[in-house]
Formats: sequence, C-alpha cells, structure tokens
Amino acid sequence: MKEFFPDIPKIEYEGRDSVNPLAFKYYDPKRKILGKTMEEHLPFAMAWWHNLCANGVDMFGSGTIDKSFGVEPRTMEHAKAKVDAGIEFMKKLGIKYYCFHDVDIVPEDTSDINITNLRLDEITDYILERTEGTGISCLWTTCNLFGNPRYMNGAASSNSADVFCFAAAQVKKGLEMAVKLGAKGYVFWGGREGYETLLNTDMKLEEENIATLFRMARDYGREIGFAGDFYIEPKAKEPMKHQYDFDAATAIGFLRKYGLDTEFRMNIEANHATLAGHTFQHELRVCAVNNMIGSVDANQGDTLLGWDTDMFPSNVYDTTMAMYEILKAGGIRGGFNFDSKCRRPSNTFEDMFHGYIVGMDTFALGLIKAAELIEDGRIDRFIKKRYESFESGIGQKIREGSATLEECAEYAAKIKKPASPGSGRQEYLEGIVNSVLFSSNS
Ligand code: XLS
Ligand code: CA
Ligand code: CA
Repeated sequence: MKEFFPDIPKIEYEGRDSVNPLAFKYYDPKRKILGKTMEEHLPFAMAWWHNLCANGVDMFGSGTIDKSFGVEPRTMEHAKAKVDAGIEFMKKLGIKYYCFHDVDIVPEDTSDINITNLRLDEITDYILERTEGTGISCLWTTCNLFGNPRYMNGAASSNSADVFCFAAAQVKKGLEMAVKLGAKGYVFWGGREGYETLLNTDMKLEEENIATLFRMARDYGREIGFAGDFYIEPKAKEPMKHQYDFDAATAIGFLRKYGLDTEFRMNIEANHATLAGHTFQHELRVCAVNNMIGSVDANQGDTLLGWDTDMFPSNVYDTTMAMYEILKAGGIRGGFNFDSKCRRPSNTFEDMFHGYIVGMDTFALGLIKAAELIEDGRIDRFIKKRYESFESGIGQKIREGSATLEECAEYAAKIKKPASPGSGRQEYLEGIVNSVLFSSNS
C-alpha cells in the first residue's frame, strides 16, 4: 500500500516538556481522568472535507496545497486514494472516527443523481474493506445540501418542490450510508436554510418544510435500522444572511414545536457559537440544561473576524470551559470532529498533522483542567451557596412550583425590604479558574 505521508511517524504522547513537534504533549490516550481514559472522554474524528478535500482555495485566490494524492482529481481513483490517505492519517494520530458529506467521498455527477448513488455504494464498500480490523469507524454522515446551484434558495426550505425532493433523496442515501458504516449520528447543517431578504420569503412554509424533511428522515432512518442520534448543527449566518437554526436555543425551540426533540440533539460547533454572539460554553450549557448535548465540531473562530474561520482549537481557556460543561453533563454522546482547517499559508501535509496535534492536545489539556476545576469544587460550592435561598421557606415553595403570586406578595409585604442578594464574586471566580489553569499539575 502506498504511503501518503512517509515523513510523518506515528504520533506518540511524550509529555508536556517534549519539544518534538510531531508528538502529543497532553493527549495520552490511556491516561485516566475521573474514572475514564482520555480516549473514552475524547472520541476524536477527522473531517473528510477539510482534511482530504480542501486545498486552501479562498475567495481571493486558488489552492495552496495539492490534495490530488498522486491521481487525477474528481475520479473514483482519487476518491479511493483519499480513503487510503485518510486511513493512514487517522492511524498515525490514533483517531478512531471520521465524518463526511456525501460529495466529500465521491465526485458528484451533477446531471444524474443515480450515478452519484452508485459511486457512493462503491466507495462505502471500499471504506468498509479498508477500515476492517483497524478500529476506525464513522462518527456521523451528512449531506451537502448547500454547494450545488440547485440549493441556491435552500434545500428543505427551497421554493421549489423538485429541489426539496433532491434534498430528500440525498438525505435518504446519507442515512443508508450511516447504517452501512455503523455511524453514531446523522447531521443536519442548514447551510442554505435561511434567507437573504424577507421580501421574497415565506418563512412559515420554509420552516414547516424543514420540519417535514426532519420527520421524513427520522421515520425512514428508524425504518432502516438507524439507531443513532439525529443532530442539528446550529449556525447563525454564513452563507445566508439569516439561518433558521441560529443557535442552540433556537434549534431546540424549533424541535420542540414540531415534536422532534426526543430523537434530535445538537452538534455544537465552537466557531458557530462565535458567529451567534455566544461563547462555546454558552451553547453547550444551553444544550446541557435541555438534555441536548449530542456531538461537537471542534474548532475555534476569530472574534476579530465576522466569518467562519474553522481554525484548529488552540485556546485552552475555551476548551477547559467546554469540557467543564461536557463532564458535568455526563460526557459526550457523539464525538469531537475537527471541523478545522490549516490557515491557507500552512500548506504542507505536515501542517495538517500539526493542526490535529494542537487540536487534540488543546482538548486533552481542557479535559485535564476541567476535571481539576470540578475536583477543586470551589465554583460548585459558590454556586450552591449563591442560590441557597431556594432551598427552604418561600424559596423552596417557588422552586417546587407550589407558591402563588399572592403568597410571594404577602411574603414581600412582611419582610418589607429584601436583604442584598450578595456579591456575584466574578473576579474571585475568574482567579480560581486561572489558578487551576496555570497550576503545574497537568
Ligand atoms: C459549515 C458547517 C459544515 C457542517 C456539516 O459551516 O460547519 O461543515 O459541519 O455540513
Ligand atoms: Ca461544522
Ligand atoms: Ca464551520
């Protein structure tokens, strides 16, 4: 078998003092944290699209890295070379999962969907054959319902019923591939499900049609034996000016309205939180309190830029607070898919390894620090004390839902003036986070 990355060895854990660029400093797969190994806490996944397809092209310039893998692009031979390169890449990093859109794994035949589907059958057979015995499998599948010009007005939210049917056909195939590859989930990201102007938009119909596609997918998926989770991946904007799945709270409200909240969860992407004006932690907390944590698209945005930069995560503060939410919610159901790409000038295969190394290490360090914060206990104790007025007396009755408006008013009249609710102590708490982050325990 041809080696695609001959200069890259297997990436091993060497510890925080290592200066070897091709080694993990924090990700030690077998190390136990709060009773589970790091690899159990952090099921990492490779994103087919960024890693094996994207070549650095942007709106102002052409590609900077060659991803032909030595064969003619947009052929089945190329599709297979990508499978082989991807498996070598995952093995070298110890990554057990991958995620893809339908047209990441084969070239789409834009004049006949039947030809595309035959290609998908062929490539998924090949993926199964090549991953057999490797321990590598599919985290989730999804469909590209945004790239082809037919989706210019949306997919499920298109004004055209023909286009809706094409989206449905792709989702059907996407679910069949999820079952065939044993995927844990199926993702809906509504790239074009939004609008540019309300002057031409029937928002009510568009939203109803999106819910209809979700319902069809759930019914068909369950019928063919798909036992995994359906995920919605919220994103506020880009490519559309406004996207219907704006953020986690909006998407959860949407699912509840249409009775889909028991089988759908969220796939939270850090960079999309930034675009919605939220933190990654905020989006995860919204999911946690609604029992909706599904999977994570691991990346980071640049707060100085207003678009989706899909950078490899390197900000330990953010991953610590994200892992804090995930640990407190009982862990991740899906995994951590690196929906991340190297910056355009980082244009070698070695840079792709550096991207994954920094991303995996940043989540590993975030996990270590989040566990330390939980074990430290000061934040939890502070929050418990802060709300203690709801543990007895009138507060307890309010909490249990048995107090009336009159009772609360009578209580207020009796005490005449409330005592101070107490300091929020934000600076003290931020200091605790810093002292844990920069302790030398890791
Ligand atoms: C784009 C999205 C996309 C989804 C899958 O911004 O992140 O890549 O993860 O369609
Ligand atoms: Ca994503
Ligand atoms: Ca993104």
